[in-house]
Amino acid sequence: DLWSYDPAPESADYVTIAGKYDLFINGSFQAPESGKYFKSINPATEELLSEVAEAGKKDVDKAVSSARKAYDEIWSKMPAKERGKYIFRIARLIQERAREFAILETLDTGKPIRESRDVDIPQVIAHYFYYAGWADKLNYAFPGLTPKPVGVAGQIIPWNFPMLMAAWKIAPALATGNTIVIKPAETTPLTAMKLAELFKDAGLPPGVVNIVTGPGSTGAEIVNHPGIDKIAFTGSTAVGKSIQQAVAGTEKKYTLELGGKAANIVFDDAPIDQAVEGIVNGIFFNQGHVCCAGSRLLVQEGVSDELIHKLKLRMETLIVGDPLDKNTDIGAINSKMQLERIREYLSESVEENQQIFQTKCSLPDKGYWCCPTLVENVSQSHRIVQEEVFGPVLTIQTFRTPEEAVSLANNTHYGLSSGIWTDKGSKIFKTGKQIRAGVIWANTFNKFDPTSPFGGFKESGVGREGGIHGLLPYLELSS
Ligand code: TXE
Repeated sequence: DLWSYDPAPESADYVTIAGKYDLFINGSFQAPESGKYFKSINPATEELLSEVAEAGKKDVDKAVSSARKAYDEIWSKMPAKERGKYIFRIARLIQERAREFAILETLDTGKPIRESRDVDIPQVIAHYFYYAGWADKLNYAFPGLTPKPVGVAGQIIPWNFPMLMAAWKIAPALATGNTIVIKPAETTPLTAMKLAELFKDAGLPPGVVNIVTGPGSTGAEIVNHPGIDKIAFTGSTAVGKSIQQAVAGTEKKYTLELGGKAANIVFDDAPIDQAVEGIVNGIFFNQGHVCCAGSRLLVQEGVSDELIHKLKLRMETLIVGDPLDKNTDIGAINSKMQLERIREYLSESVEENQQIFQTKCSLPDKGYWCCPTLVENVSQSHRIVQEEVFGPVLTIQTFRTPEEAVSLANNTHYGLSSGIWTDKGSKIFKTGKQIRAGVIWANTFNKFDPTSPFGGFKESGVGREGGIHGLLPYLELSS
């Protein structure tokens, strides 16, 4: 099996966490001009994991120049087949070090090891393999046209799936002949820095991928840099909008992968037990730090009592705690700031007399935690129904007719994903057609594959990543 690797990391001994990480520019680690470093901590213990360089304008300048030079002199001239080989090599090296990456990702994000081991890292590997395969087939993807790389890509990624988001951005950009300046999120820089070491091991030519760490202001330096040809951003809608404004009137192309507020719709003919599993996976996977999380449960009145009863029982079984424990279902909230955001939404729900059900999970003394939460007695206008909470918090609303379900599902500024649970295929297709969202799952949720395009309608974003469509943002097509 191409994607398989030795599973079950037994202990954290494999991880060698460097005391300090410099910036990865032009194939080597370089100290930031300012000499400033910031701390990366383990959100489950609040212990220091590493100190990481804070890149400023001059560092971003250096990274962009090195990406430009690598583009002009090496990468854009290299035969596509050779480019593909590098990406295959990267995929294989990650595969060899999968245990180490899984543990590191769990330490830095707080996500359960079961998820980083069985979902994140295998998906990362699958993405590099998938796009490696495209490198020498671009002419087949766009018959009759000449695909040309855009140039230097500036990529800014979030903290919920750090290594996977890096793969979504790096793999297609490299396959299409672009060079890269990428910035991981400030709370989760570690797998990106380990990846830098791996790029060196893979012999990737210097400057093809440059990794600059830092806060939002480092991201803004990338966005505003005149040497960047394309921005790929995944993060909050607010920053996405600011990027749109910043690039308006420039030559830069951009893609945005922003927030979501997905409706998970359960019809009364749905297989209820299966739906309960899908709902749990939809909102509690990765602590709910998922842009396509099924954060709004819409349930048809006839089955709502049974479903909510079963859902609460299932929630009580979820284990919240040590992310390195293989039995853990819900790990730590990624940062103190994110925990505060979630708590703010819940306090408002209390003030508005919404009904909150939260399981009684016993939590470690340190770290950032939130027990699985349901919020009932909400209406469409409540903030918790309209805005992305990005935590393990599910709202519940009921509906009578399919038309009402579709209207509730679409009544949001977002349009990233949705789930439909029913026994009837015709209902899946009819409802699916009416929902304004980029991904619609039927009788399942949170299923990902490198061959499938992913992206949003409305304020959920611009463009698609994944599949053949994920090549397009990194190409100009000549006829
Ligand atoms: O996001 P930010 P935050 C949503 C989620 C969450 C909220 C806030 O609802 O509660 O956003 O999270 C970089 N120019 N999502 O504050 O700030 C930043 O350094 C350029 C959904 O963490 O958008 C990081 O690398 N870059 C989302 C990245 O943007 C800037 C995943 C994301 O951080 C910047 C994450 C600027 N001005 C949060 N300011 C998803 N779609 O999955 C910040 N950054």
